[in-house]
Amino acid sequence: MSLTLVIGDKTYSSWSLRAALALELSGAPYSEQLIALNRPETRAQILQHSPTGKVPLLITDEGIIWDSLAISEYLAECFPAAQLWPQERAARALARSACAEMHSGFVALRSHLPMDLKRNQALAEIPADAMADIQRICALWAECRQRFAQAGGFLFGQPSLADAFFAPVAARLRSYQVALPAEAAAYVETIYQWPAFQRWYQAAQEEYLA
Ligand SMILES: N[C@@H](CCC(=O)N[C@@H](CS)C(=O)NCC(=O)O)C(=O)O
Repeated sequence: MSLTLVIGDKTYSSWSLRAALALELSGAPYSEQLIALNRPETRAQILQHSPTGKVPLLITDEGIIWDSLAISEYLAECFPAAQLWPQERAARALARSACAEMHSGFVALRSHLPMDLKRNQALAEIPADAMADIQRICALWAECRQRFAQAGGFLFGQPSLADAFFAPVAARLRSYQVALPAEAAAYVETIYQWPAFQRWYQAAQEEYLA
């Protein structure tokens, strides 16, 4: 199966990072096509591939798949042996709930603390609505970690789509130097030690340096 992931800038495109991590979890070989965001030509370039004008987009032999959640579900179906979702049904339901909550929520966090993997600076003040998002995320992470800590350091023990979805949040919390409870800080560190995340992070550091 031939797979091409169309993504935005690695420094800024949090939705693209999710899809790339889902692909890394699948273990499938894929190629990458990067379209720089926020340029006059960006929209026309994305529209050549996707009717939504948004990235990420996965080009497959069976057609195109847009939206990071749809891409993740497609990969989970195509590569069941890779266990992108937790195997136990109750854990899988919790993981799906967490991904759905991320996918449709946390608007204040996303708008006030946009992903910027080159940043290492706190905001002067975190707005109250963004702080409420952060508190909810820490509570969700704590619930997952309490239930699945014995199986490993990721939200459900071993890396899963839930980690792909929350890795950009972990990156925001670190790059904006947000003070966190110990459990959440440990999870952020787990993401930063994840080789799949490290590869993307390193590429982001090198982006547009030339
Ligand atoms: N819900 C979509 C959101 C995709 C999205 O908003 N992508 C942004 C980049 S991270 C984008 O393509 N923006 C278009 C632009 O900046 O022109 C998904 O999960 O894939």
